[in-house]
Amino acid sequence: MSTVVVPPIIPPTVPPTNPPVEKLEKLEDIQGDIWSKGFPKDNETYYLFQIKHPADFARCLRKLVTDQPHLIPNLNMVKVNWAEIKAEKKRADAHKEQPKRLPMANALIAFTYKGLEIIRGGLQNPDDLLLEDIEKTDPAFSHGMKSAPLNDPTAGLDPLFADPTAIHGLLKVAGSSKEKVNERLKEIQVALQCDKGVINDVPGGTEGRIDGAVREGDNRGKEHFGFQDGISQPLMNGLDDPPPAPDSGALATSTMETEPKFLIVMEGTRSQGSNDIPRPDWMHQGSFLVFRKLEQNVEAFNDLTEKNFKRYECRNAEHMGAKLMGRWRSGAPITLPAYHTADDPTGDHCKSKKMNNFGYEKVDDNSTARGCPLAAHIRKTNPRRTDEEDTNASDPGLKFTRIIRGGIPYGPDHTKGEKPGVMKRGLLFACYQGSIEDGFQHMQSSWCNTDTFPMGGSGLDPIVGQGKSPDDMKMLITEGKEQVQINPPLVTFRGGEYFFVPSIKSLKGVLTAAAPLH
Ligand code: N7H
Repeated sequence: MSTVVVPPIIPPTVPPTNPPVEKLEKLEDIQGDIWSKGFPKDNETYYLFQIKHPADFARCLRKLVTDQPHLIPNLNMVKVNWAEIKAEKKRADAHKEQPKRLPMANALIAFTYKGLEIIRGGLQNPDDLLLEDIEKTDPAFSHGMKSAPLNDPTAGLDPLFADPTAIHGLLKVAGSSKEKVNERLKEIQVALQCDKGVINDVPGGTEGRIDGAVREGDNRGKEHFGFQDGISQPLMNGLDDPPPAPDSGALATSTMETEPKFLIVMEGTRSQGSNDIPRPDWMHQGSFLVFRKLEQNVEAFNDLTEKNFKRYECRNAEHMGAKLMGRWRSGAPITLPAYHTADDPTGDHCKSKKMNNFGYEKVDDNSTARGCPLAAHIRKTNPRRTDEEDTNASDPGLKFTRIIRGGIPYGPDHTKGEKPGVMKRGLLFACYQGSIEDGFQHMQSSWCNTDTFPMGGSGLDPIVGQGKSPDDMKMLITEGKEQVQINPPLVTFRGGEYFFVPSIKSLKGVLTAAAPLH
């Protein structure tokens, strides 16, 4: 009798599915820069202002957002800008031409806590702002950046940040040229009666402004150390295209799809440590903006990598730089097996969103010549996954610490042989999040500035970490070797502040319901 061999039943492989991500709604209420794409920009200015006459300011602002909505656009309007740029690229491709730069400008308005206190003074019903609640729900915002546990230096700051109580509001104006930015800023200043003293520039000798510009030619999209920036951003359902499939050979994938509530204040959202008090309704569809002027020392970066790469078993200075960052200059992540041993790959695919669809191997990925150090800038700021072996696998921030970055370089390009320390350059860093404690502050303070994250001895983030003393500024780059000492620092804080970006609805409503004229 023959026996029938029943083949074992192999369950079909079901691709892992992420839980459904909530859809972002009311785009018409959200200010237009709060998006992975942000405002289209070649130039940008950060204009810091003081409110001198709160009731007049409220009236002017209400008129501006009601009668000239394009001056402070919402997300739907900025989506149209991006669609126009895409159409122009398509047209130019078809004609084998360079796409034209379409003239455009956009602006966002945001306030410090001090600014909200001043605004309250001009309202018909000041209690509507519920500022005392915000002190409890968002203490980092209400106390300001200067009080935050960030190890920020207090000397050498840009004079605009000398007195944080002097900063009430910010206009972030971006556009296709410096002229377009200047024009749009002027238009808004006139509407807010800057010329009649309703608002004033924050003192500091630069008309309240800090200007940035995208670098030109082959450096477009790169920051001053020469790395492609703007590859990894959280994506929101209802706003962004779904992420592309991962490249073959990718490790555990991390699609970066993010619950909107981590980036935007929504009904029912709470920040950690808020004692479960809800935010006032008027804050819904708003977001917190962190601004930091960060000076980069390109000379120090080049010196560090050129003088030390051999000692740390890197193939060349480029390779050591890639280990500090976690990506090659082209943007290719060094953790992907294809890029462990090859030198910096080039090509447009390096800039593509596919280059963001990856996770990290186990903690031993920190090892020797291959892999990505645990303290590399992009791994510290987004660990993507942690293993049970990580001492900090239970850090709740792994779930909610997400930021949308929207920075721009400032200052001239570095030239070889220039006199060290004379020309100043860096990044005007800006990021949006649904809570400062849970977003930027957790990232900077508990991750970048902490040797024990994700494991004891990982070291500090070599790009933006700040220790209590200069000796703390070191990271493990190669297993079995001492940590690399980073001195002088590669990046130095020159000032910054925490802001809140209200919804368009609140700009037309609660925030501008001015007391009647006498
Ligand atoms: Fe960083 N850089 O150009 O060297 N950053 N950053 N950053 N950063 C990133 O992945 C840089 C700063 C983040 O999801 C890249 O898009 C510089 C601060 C986060 O994988 C490069 C400065 C904070 C990510 C740089 C600076 C962050 C990220 C790779 C200051 C928050 C995404 C490009 C002068 C505390 C990580 C990319 C991810 C990426 C640079 C500042 C956070 C090249 C020069 C202050 C979350």
